[in-house]
Amino acid sequence: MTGNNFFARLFQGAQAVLKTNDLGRSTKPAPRLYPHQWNWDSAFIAIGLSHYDNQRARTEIHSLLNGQWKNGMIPHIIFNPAAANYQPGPEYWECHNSPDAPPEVFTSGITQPPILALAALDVYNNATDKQQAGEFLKTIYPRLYSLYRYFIRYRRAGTDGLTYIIHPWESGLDNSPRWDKPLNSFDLQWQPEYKRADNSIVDNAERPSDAEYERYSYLVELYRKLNWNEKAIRRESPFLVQPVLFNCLLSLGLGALEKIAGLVGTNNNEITRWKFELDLAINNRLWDIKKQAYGDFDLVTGNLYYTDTVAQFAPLMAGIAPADRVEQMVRKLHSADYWPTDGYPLCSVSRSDPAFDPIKYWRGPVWININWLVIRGLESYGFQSVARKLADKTLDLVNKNGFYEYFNPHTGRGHGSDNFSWTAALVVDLVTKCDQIDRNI
Ligand code: 9WN
Repeated sequence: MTGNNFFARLFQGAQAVLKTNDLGRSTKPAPRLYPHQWNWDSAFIAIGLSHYDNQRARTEIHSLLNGQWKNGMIPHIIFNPAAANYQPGPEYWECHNSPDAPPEVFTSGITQPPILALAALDVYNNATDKQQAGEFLKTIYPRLYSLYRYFIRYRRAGTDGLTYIIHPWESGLDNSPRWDKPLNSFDLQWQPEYKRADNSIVDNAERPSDAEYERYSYLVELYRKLNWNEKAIRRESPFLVQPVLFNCLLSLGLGALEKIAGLVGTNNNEITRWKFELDLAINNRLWDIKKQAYGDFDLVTGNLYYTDTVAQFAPLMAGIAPADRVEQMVRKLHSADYWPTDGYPLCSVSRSDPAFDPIKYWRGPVWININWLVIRGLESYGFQSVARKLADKTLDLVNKNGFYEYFNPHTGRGHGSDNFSWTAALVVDLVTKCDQIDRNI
């Protein structure tokens, strides 16, 4: 990165964060709070790395695939044996009781938004040595394919293309108000077998509540008793939700997988069909006619729940919504509910929603990965100037406040962990693209 000093400084700062969190073959999301490898974090991280160390970006993806289960699932955490002080740790998950778990690595038993193909395609597109990058795609293609087939085989409820999640941690937006209803639809008196460590590292006011953690741990202990068997979980789980964001990220992943199949010379008709069925179901089944917005379907109660949070813009991120709905979403995200006039976009929960809290985890603060996904979506629909405005605001936010995990949309102050990897990685991506655009003007 040369030229623009502002961009160059941010780029270097971001590189330093990624170096601090580098574990050799993988990158931890944050120095102390998250000492292992996380699924969608590593995908975002690979995208950032691919701009200045394409080989290291490929290693990031290889190390994530190393934790893949026999059924194709990539777990949400691959544990780093050298790290302690993260709860729940590997002994709690007992994944080796599943015949699908890899024998040599400790992992969690649930997954996260499947954006890995998107990352692999970006790594290829950002590589200067296309032959080497093409070889990389060829090598990983079978495992990427089995990751997406996993969702089709095991996570469809049977009636249409939508897939369900079995835990709020799978959504990536752990304590979003989106899960309040589904998570509280069952009675529970529960004491987890472990003591939380997160709220001794980060202020309790910025993390999920104990009541939420009790339910998170209840679900893990239930699935553990079922030896992580997909069919049994489907039958017994009190939490089965088809979220709009998760399904749209799956759609983005399938779109990227389709392109990768083309690049490696493999027939991709099946992937095209999976994506077609999924997109259709998102637009038909997750559209709330009364609210005129997208919601999440709860398979347990049979309800479509609309919640006024940033995840409702997911079909815009994925480029799959019809034009009239897109215009409506752009207007909404540009309103003071999501884009405070004197503050920073995008609030993760609408400021008009009673659940809005500017510093509490996924209940109001700005998250850089969400902004980044919205920026890409806006660009894909030709909203270049709103996209650029959002990118500039995002970079300004990080520049003034540091590479935090999330930010208060009113003051810009950083919360959660400092030196957060995906914030850094996506800043690298944003400054590189903004710089390219500026040079071409
Ligand atoms: C549980 C690592 C992860 C992110 C998630 C984010 C948070 C974990 C936690 O951190 O979740 O998976 O301990 O709170 O919600 O999106 O992948 O950065």
